[in-house]
Amino acid sequence: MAAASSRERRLSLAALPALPATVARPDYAPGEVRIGIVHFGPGAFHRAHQAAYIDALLADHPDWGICAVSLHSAEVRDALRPQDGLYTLALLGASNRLRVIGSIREWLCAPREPDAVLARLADPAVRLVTLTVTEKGYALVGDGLDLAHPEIAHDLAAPEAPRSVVGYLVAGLRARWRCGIAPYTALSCDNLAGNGQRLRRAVLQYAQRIDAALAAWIADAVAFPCSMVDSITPATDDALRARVGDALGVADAWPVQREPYMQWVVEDRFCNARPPFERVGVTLSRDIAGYDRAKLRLLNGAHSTLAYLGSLLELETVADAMAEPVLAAFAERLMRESIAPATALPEGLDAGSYIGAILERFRNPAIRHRLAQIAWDGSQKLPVRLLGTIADTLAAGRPVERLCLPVAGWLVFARRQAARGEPLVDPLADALAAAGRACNGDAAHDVAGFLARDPVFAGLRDDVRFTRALERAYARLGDGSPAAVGRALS
Ligand code: CS2
Repeated sequence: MAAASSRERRLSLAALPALPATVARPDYAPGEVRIGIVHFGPGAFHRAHQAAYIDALLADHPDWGICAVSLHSAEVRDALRPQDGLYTLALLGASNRLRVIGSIREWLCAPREPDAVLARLADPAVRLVTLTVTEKGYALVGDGLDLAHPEIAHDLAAPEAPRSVVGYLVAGLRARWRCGIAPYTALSCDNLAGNGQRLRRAVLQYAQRIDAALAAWIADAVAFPCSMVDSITPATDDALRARVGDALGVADAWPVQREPYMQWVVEDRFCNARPPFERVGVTLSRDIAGYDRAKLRLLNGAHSTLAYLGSLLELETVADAMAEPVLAAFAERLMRESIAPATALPEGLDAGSYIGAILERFRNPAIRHRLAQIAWDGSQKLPVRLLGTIADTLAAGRPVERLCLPVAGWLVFARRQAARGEPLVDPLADALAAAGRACNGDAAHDVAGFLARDPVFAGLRDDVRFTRALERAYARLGDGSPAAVGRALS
């Protein structure tokens, strides 16, 4: 009972002084921090990664506080406002550490308080807008913006009352342009190759349809740096809430967890002031393309491989998948022998040690990273994670058999979910489920059904070297049972 009642007290500014000495807390006065960054998409990743970097510089640079904006649900805002915006970050590794983060000083939910969001975007003190809205949040199709996307179509018809992140970015820039306020830098921190360029293209395409002069100003005056982000961040679960509540002696409604490792490489191209990132371990570089390619193709490519093939093997977490010898060996061969040779790495990055470190991180027993979480949004993730490597391998005239196995694993996974009547979390879930239901077990028939319904394969669909290899990989996975998948992997 005593534990339960102490849990009812919440983490807050007032609770900070009484926290146990083992819990790190802000080394600045949160009340004195001013907002300099607006961030869209304050999910677990942002709160565990970027907000932690910013937290480390606020003592010396208190004008870089974050205003976090959720584009859909009010859940995080409602959980953290009563905690004065504070939450706990758990670093899980050989030893576990807890740290209270205070860098997010304002929480907004865009659909509920759009005016407050627009006011922040127009505020001259805001010089940087950052994004982690996931791959699908950009509403991209092929190389550009999906103008038929319901939110984009809505925003084009009512640009003063946007719903999409692109709509908000442009509405904020338009307000600044009209009042002669310097623009903010728009920094994408999502797992997309060339994320800044893609965001820029989408923003310009959208702005062009609203006002050509505004689009010309954005093209000229606004910087969209690329960035590469890396830190394994499993979703929050009740076990974490309980562990944090016990350690703090007060309840935290929404702590986050990650591995101790984190990396952020940012292209050094800003059109307004930027935080002194280099002081807190962010790498600033003129050319980050090699970094994002290496990370997306090796780490994320292997992650998605473990997610689909591991789910078919009825495994639950990445660490479980790495404990399955045939699957772990396959992921390692895939990285070393198929992905690395097709991927130009940045100077100074040694493929062998980079891959070794990734495998070690995947094995971290303190992290329960659910394969089901990584399996989400395959249609958005596979093009950047695996299909680009396949295209480059084909262009070099090399075989793609091994690279096609995880792609086939995704299709068999979609087929299995459809057969079980279990939903897929994916913007193309309906098309994938229809293709899954139409499967009859014949590889050529089933693969053709997926390829026809899924725009994801557009660039590869007509290459018979790819389609045949995918059919063979699909056939090897047989009925998708653990026994069949085990055989395909060995
Ligand atoms: C994962 C990533 O969920 C996923 O798809 O592959 O979130 C991965 O953990 C991060 O990119 C690691 O930096």
